Amino acid sequence: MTFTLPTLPYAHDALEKAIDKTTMEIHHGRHHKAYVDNLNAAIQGRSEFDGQSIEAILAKAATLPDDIRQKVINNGGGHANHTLFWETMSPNGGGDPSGVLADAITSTFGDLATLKQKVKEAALARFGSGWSWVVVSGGKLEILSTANQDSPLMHGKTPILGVDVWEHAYYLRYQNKRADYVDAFWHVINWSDVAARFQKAGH
Ligand code: MN3
Repeated sequence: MTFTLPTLPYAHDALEKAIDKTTMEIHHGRHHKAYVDNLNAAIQGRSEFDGQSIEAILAKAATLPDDIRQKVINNGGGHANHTLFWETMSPNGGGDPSGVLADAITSTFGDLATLKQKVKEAALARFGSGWSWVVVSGGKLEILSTANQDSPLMHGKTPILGVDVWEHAYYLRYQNKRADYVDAFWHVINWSDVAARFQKAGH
């Protein structure tokens, strides 16, 4: 099985409300590409991965062969995490969610502002590199963060929204101001994609 770098669903400069063009070019074309290339190298010649999605592979990360487990976690996680990241942003993003996702946010967190605050707190509490996530776990919404490229899928949780808080995601425009980057992220959030992921995850 060979994984491929997905095409960005918008132009590199389409998310300027939150993320600059150069960051998008480097982040997608170099960082994400490297994860895909290194994942393919790690599983080359191993037919047990044929036909398996990266999500399915990450869900059983704990049982992968010792010699490739960490490479698959790092690079397969990198591939899955970034694919979600691109798809859950849009130049027409922002605003508020609707429908059952909005209802779930209200019942779980009280309101959208509280969800955003908790995503930000998880982002700022992550020392070094990682992600802040909204996940579905046991049918419920949760907020958590992971280190490096670890995926919530490794812990049986389904990510529906993620903010990449590696410095490569924001440093050119925001330097050390991670909080400002997280605040700006909400201007490009693609709530309809997040809602579709929420429906698919089951709740
Ligand atoms: Mn990244």
